[in-house]
Amino acid sequence: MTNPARSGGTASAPAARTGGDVLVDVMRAHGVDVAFGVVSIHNLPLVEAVDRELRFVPVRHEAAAVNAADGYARATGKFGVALTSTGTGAGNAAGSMLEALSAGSRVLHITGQIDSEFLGSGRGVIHEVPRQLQMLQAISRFAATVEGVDRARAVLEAAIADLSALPHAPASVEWPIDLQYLADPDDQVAAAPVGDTTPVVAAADIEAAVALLRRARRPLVWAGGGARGIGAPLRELIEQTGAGLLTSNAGRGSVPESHPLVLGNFASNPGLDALIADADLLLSIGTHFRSNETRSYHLSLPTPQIAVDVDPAAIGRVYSAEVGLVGDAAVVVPRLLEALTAAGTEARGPEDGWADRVTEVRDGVRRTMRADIGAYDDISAAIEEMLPAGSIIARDVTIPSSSWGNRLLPIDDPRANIFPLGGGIGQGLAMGIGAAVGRPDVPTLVIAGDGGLAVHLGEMATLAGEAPWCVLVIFNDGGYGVLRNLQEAHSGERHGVDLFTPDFGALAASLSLPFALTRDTTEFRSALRKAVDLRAPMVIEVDVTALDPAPKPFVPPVHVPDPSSRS
Ligand SMILES: Cc1ncc(C[n+]2csc(CCOP(=O)(O)OP(=O)(O)O)c2C)c(N)n1
Ligand SMILES: [Mg+2]
Repeated sequence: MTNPARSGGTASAPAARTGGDVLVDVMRAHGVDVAFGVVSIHNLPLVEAVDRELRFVPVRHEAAAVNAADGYARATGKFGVALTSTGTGAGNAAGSMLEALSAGSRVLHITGQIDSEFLGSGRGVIHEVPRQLQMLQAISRFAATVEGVDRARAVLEAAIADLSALPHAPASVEWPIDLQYLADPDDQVAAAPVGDTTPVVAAADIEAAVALLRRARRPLVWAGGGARGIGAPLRELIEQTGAGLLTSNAGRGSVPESHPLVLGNFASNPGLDALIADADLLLSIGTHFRSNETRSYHLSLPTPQIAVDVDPAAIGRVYSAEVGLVGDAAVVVPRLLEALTAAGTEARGPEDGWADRVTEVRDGVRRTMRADIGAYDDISAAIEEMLPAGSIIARDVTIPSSSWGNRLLPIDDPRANIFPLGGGIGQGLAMGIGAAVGRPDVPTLVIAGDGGLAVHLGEMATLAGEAPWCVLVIFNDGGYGVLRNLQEAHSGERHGVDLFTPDFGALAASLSLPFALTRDTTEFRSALRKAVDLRAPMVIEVDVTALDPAPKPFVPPVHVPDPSSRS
């Protein structure tokens, strides 16, 4: 996909091939057709070649470049590329790289570096920072410097091999600017071959797990982000064992949430306590059991437990497991199924009524949640009804996500589920833009609060300029609502939570973005209908203060120590 409209070369002299063309060749070889970034004197050859040959999306902040690459990766199943400048640019990328690191997302972050002759000299070359590589090591699993004109391809391929190894993780490469200009795509040393390092599960462990599964009469499965790639075998496993499926936020959609056995991202909801207490086995797959999903690790979970994870350190890290299956869940789960099937009719299977009870509890917790969220119930229903199947739902950290968006809005495909797992605000819009650029076949809906959106307001200009099929819904309550609720619940005071908020209609108009201000669900429905039909960006503001019925104040279960407990 060449981009003649943006080609910078003159008609007579085609631009000389540089390290940018090495990057383009590598991206093409992996089917990646876009990079996100901010241009700089220290990455010009990379940006120029990608823009000429593929697509370069000029976001307005390096953190957004990483978020967009991350959203692209999650929505497409490929890796995403972010290009940043040396020093401040690479530093700006750090917060979003930490999100990619927490979520295990395949981001290839390429940053410039000063001329190789001055590396490490501390002379104060423009953009020079001490210890850039150490910073990259802190925010990535793999970090390396391109150290010679003929080394670029090998370093990029090593980074890609590392970010693709299970569990997935982001990688960073720093590339001195002289070597970017001088790298010759036709004279690169071959990339070192990389063997598959994924652990292979032991047959004895499969047998031990199957013995436990066959004894279970009231089983539950907990699927985390590591279960995203299993597909149909996970659905078959829960159907065959009659297990209810709990998911973490990251594991949503590993079996479509419309399935009657999917309890979903409700494990810490008190409505599930009795069911969990009565269960007699838990099979966990690729999960961290994060604090915010387990009542800070105090949630009681069934025993015995079987834990599947590609990372041996994850087995028993939070909840002890009788059997640990170390391997790729996409291989382990089909093997479990096979062994269960081979065991045949001797297996007792689930107790009569267990699967029905799972479905009743599933419906019950959803009903209770709907009753607590006032007019959001209808907004959530409108989104569910009006978005075509498979639409991507990118959520910033805001009350509408934390309360209902992360649980009630149904996710039927893991690629549709985009949320910053590390909990950092301000990342949703750029993640949504990246997803929408990578998946033009479906609309992307971004759920953002007024506070989170303000972190990277500049990305509204990226949205307008790139014009992907992306609907930005801003839930405006004039501040950091969730912190306001926490303060009111704990002290009755307000500090640092009420914000001066832009006129979003005027802002959208200044960017020529279609806009609708909605105060009730009828207005919201007609705005969303228009937005989906547009196949282009649109901004919808929801005036949260006008919602009727008002939702119950959402107060997250944050542990605040009681001062009287001081010893
Ligand atoms: C990077 C980062 N800084 C600060 C926070 C703390 N924080 C969590 S939610 C939140 C408020 C977000 O406000 P808004 O987007 O308007 O959503 P609302 O809570 O009002 O629904 C803040 C400041 C955070 N999670 N991440
Ligand atoms: Mg707000």
